[in-house]
Amino acid sequence: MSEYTGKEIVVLEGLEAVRKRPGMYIGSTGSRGLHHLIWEILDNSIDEHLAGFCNEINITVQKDGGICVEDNGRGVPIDIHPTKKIPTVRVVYTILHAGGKFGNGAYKVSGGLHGVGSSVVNALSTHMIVEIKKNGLVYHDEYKNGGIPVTPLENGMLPSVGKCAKSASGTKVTFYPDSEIFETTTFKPEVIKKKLKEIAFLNKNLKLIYKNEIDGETITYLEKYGIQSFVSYINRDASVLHEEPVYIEGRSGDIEVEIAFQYTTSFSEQINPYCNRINVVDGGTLVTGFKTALTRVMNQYARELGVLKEKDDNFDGKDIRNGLVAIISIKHPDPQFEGQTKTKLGNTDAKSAVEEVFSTEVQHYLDKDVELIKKILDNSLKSYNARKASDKARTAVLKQLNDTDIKSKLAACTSKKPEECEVYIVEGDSAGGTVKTARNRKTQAVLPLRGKILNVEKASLEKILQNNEIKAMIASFGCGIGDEFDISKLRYDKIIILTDADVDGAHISTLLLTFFYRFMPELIYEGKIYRGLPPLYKVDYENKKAAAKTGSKKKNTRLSEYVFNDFELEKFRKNKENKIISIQRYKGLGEMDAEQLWETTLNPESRILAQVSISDTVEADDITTTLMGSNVPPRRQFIVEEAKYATLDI
Ligand code: 0R9
Repeated sequence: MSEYTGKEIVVLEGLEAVRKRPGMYIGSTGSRGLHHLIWEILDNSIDEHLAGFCNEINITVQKDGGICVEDNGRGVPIDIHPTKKIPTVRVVYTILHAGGKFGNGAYKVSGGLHGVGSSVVNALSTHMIVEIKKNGLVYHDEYKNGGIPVTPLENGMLPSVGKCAKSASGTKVTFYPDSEIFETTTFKPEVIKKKLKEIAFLNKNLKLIYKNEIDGETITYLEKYGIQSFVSYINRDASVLHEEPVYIEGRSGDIEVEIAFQYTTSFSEQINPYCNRINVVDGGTLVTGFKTALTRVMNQYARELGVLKEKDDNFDGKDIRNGLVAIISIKHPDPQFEGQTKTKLGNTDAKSAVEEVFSTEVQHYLDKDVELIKKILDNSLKSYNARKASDKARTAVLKQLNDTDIKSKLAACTSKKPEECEVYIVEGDSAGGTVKTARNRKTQAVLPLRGKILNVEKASLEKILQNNEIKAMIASFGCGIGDEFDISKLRYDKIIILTDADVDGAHISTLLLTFFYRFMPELIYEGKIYRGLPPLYKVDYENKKAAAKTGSKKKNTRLSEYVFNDFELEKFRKNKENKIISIQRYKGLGEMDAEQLWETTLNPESRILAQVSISDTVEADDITTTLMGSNVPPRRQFIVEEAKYATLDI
């Protein structure tokens, strides 16, 4: 059992830094960052569940704007911290980088912030209340204005405020996000419910009770069959090859492995890997182990059952994964997260553990179900044959890409050094023209696209490969597509999508991102895709401080500033030093002249770019299907309401 001792707390620094640069700790101060606060608090309760002491978590969205998370674990320790000489709970909630070291046998998860989450949430809240039940007593500690403790201590100890049953224990945290920090403090029930569902799938038998005091909704999430049900849920609207997802589990040394998979009749594959319940979106060793073992086992069956004859090549891994939806969930005592975003697992022992467990266990499973093996192999064979046919089509398309009319769409840059070059993908010829005039010809190329690009979610591969806009992109980027994609041949360091800040622009962006996500996902994983953010407003104003400096009330105090969103505009309005003279709203890129466009959108010194990332593959897949599926009315609404979210964080 992991016993806490106060010495295990590692104390590093204060909370001021968090308020100064919140983005560094929670990613953003938008809606995504706001919800991150809940995930951080929840992570601690889930850690307690994984340590074996908690089986129920209540999550309440309160009417007063607060969020309350309550678990029935051991309760955060209230003893006096050996070096800080204050109650340990206060150390955990007020000192950055304070977290318990989890003892032997427990898997520390804490997605993102690895134990500093509680103090970060406190730093970004106007008010936080922590209640702990332990040994028949209830303790209460309260903080205001970004983590300042307001509960008086008695003889240096936290006083108890009431009694509870001797058998009761747990931690309850209520917090109120600071509207000075966040662009919005409104929580979205759909986002919370989706996350809770995912947590329930990944933590079999953990009960999560969601209550929304605003709309009165209550939902209990409890998944008896864990990731097996997760796969069924992902495939709820898909046509499946077999009714029940295959579920296997096993252990190799210290590493626990669980895998669930099911085949659908679609042509895509979806593998969602988790390590210690963290979605490792960029995969890594656990995915490699799974793919290697699946390919080997299935080729073995194909030979044994005569699906592949002696003269035939082996199935390619892609053939075998055609239509596959899989969840891999491992528990590793010492995970090494790699890559720029720390979303790729690097442990080599994870590869061998997954390979070993999968190879052994899947054969036990499939040996009892020959019909299922036949269905899977038949599906692989269809892909194998289709691949041979489409190889021919793709070769023909790639040959055609040298055609001058496709390349002529591109206004190339003169430099041939990819590391200094970027390409702007611009909506329409007219905006394209202005960007061409305004750009730095040496390093900035421009590719104007005519009208809306093809929705690749709904088109056949043949149609996709014939589409002129898509061909122009493939030709311009220089790195091929699909299996032949080679990122080392990419001609640009940045691919920047530049559309108007309206519904159509958001739609075009989403169509482009869908294309990249489906056909060139490495561009997203490697952080090559950006969205250019043109300003929404130009504000002419007078600044009182500037006026005081010049000593004049009127002269030289008139200033202009570009403002990029409504939140910034609101901040600008609230600043008492500014007297706004006029506000111009830009409806499109076309309303700016070349000089303004350079200054606000193209100049690397002053422009704002948002890097596109995929933080959750299930969500990305759901978003692309929601946006691009055939259900038109909800799709429109989603684009308008969620344009920023969907395009920046797919
Ligand atoms: C409602 C949100 N829940 C929590 O934030 C929460 C933290 C926590 C906890 C322990 C038990 N339940 C918790 N809920 C805990 C951990 C340990 C020992 N006793 C209790 C341990 O890690 O060994 N703690 C998380 C960090 C710490 N406690 C501390 F130990 F660092 F203080």
